[in-house]
Amino acid sequence: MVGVPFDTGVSYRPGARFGGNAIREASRLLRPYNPAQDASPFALAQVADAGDIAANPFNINEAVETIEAAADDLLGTGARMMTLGGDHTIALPLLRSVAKKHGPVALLHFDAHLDTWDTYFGAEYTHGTPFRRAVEEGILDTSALSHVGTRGPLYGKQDLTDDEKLGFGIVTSADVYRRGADEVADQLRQRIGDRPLYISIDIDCLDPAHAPGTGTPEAGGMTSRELLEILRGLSSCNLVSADVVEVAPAYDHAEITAVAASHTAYELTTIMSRQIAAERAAGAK
Ligand SMILES: [Mn+2]
Repeated sequence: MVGVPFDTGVSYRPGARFGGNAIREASRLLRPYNPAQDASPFALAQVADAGDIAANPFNINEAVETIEAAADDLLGTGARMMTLGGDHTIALPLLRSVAKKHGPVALLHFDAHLDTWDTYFGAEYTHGTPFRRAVEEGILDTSALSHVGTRGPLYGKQDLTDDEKLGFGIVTSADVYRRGADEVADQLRQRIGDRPLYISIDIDCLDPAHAPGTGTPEAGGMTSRELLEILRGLSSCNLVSADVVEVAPAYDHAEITAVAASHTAYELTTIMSRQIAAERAAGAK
């Protein structure tokens, strides 16, 4: 686990730099056994909090480089990386680092938004653009890219056309509601196969009722139950790294968002711990 207290890439409400610590605080209520995945994640693998990556809050380009280098160091130890954001800008340097280790990775992107826009005010590195940059850089496996939970107004229909050209499939928030978590997880699992997988979770994929403490909330989102169930349905996937971003505690109430984020990170950690244990049992590194 590593925190990235960086939110200079936000377009609306700031404050996600404090998200990592809010998730840590809310995680105090998590218990060691996860019945939904029949696993004790902290017994199956050594799980450590590696602290925070100190990223320059005044210079986005430098911060992106710092985050990539710090991720290289962590992945170089042989660890899997579970990152607590920070705004969504950080996904780009994290993906760069993961791709150096695994090659282009499949991506499941849970978010209200596409985050494949080109630029904001001419800026290339923002929280609304990381996945376009990642496709351009060839660090994603474009045969297995999906957004989950998208909804809300766009700048134009072209946004969807551009996104499709980049290779993304879309499971909207309404699709999740209509088809249910199990069917959605089945479909995603088939698309991903055994590719190395990165899961990036913008907490605004959840409805503001379940995650008010975030930078760009949109009505009509998934419930935390739906998100957790979809993740549990992906437990057999080869999850090599993940992030949970955009928790902005200044807009939170009663830790609603931080609790949802901590449980989300717990499911992701459980998936990784089970795989680490399975690899160890199989005699793999
Ligand atoms: Mn996002």
